[in-house]
Amino acid sequence: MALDQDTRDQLITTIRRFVDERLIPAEPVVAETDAIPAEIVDEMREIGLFGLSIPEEFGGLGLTMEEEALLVLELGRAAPAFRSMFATNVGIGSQGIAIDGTPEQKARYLPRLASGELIGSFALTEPEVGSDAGSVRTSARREGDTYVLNGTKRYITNAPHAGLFTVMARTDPEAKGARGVSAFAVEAGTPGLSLGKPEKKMGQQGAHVCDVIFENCRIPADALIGGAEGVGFKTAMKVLDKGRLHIAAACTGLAERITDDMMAYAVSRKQFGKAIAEFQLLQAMFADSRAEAYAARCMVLDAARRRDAGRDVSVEASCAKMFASEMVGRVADRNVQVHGGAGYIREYRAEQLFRDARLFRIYEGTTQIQQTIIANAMIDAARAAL
Ligand code: COS
Repeated sequence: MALDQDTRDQLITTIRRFVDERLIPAEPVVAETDAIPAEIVDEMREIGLFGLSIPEEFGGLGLTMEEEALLVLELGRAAPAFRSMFATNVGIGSQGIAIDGTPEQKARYLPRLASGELIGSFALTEPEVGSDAGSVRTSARREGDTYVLNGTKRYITNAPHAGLFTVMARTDPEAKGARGVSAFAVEAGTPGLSLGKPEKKMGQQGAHVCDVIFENCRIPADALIGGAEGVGFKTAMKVLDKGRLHIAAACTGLAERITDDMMAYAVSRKQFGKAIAEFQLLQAMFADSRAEAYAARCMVLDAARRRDAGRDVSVEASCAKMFASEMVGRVADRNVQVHGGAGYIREYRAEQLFRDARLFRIYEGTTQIQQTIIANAMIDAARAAL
């Protein structure tokens, strides 16, 4: 159920204040220590950020996609590592269960995911399986009333903190491609599940990724999400459709923030006896950044409303993710340029946000995968119209 206008506005105001007063000022310490201060994580829990998308009956805020997008547009203004802390619970780490889980799975996990007591992670990518997600090699062999998992998952966001993994594994070794894949809810601490060392990354310090390794990891048969084998890839794709919209909103929020930083610098920095904002070559960069971020905002909200109306938004989600992630990369690059030498110096945020933004074009499907999804749908539609 959609929130009434007042509640929605209040929530946006609360989050805007939280971002401006708590998150943005903490960016340097997060970048330096590679950790989000525990008190900020507690405040995120109190505001309900871990449960934005989880239905109210399970303790979440049960937001519509449009409402979620409006809040993520605000949250996206802070360095992306903050959003990463709760975003797997809002998106890829909870939605497999929220969308396709059995009533028992929902009751068991969603309340703790919504409160932030449990961190959820999404384990799809493997050392040999990235964009070709239908080819997962991690196996899940049925033995009596258990499954035995073997394989390695790679670059799993929030894995070092996770209490629960949504794991895509092959239950049917005969079935080639996506049809042999099933999804499982696997609890951290299960014997046979271990973690690799957290990776050192280009940016987004404070957000952590590592390998998740399964060696004869035995899980109960009722960990099979939805209780059905062979539909795990479809579950993953449905989760990613929503996740890509969320990422597009985050990119747009960040682009708006970076544009504000760019303008604040450009009106205060003087060269040739006047503010650099007065130079037309820079003005083109301001205007392009504003217009592109506005276009992304319109795309995100339109796609979100279509999803709320029950439409299939796979193509729109890919369009929004592709456009917004490429767009924030351009905006972050211009911001470095407008800052000149200062743009390359750690003390200013321009270089950090430039590095942080780079990931958006890669995870939850690269730009090239979004292009493939969009183009394939266009070809299918054109053939059907013949
Ligand atoms: N929603 C529901 N079902 C979907 C779907 C979606 N968005 N997309 C595909 N499916 C279904 C298809 O309908 C098909 O079903 P049938 O077998 O019943 O016909 C099945 O899933 C397989 O689809 P398809 O043949 O398109 O799969 P491909 O192996 O060609 O893969 C891509 C398609 C490349 C788009 C997919 O593998 C992908 O998104 N890769 C990127 C993965 C990714 O984002 N990784 C990031 C890691 S997660 S942070």
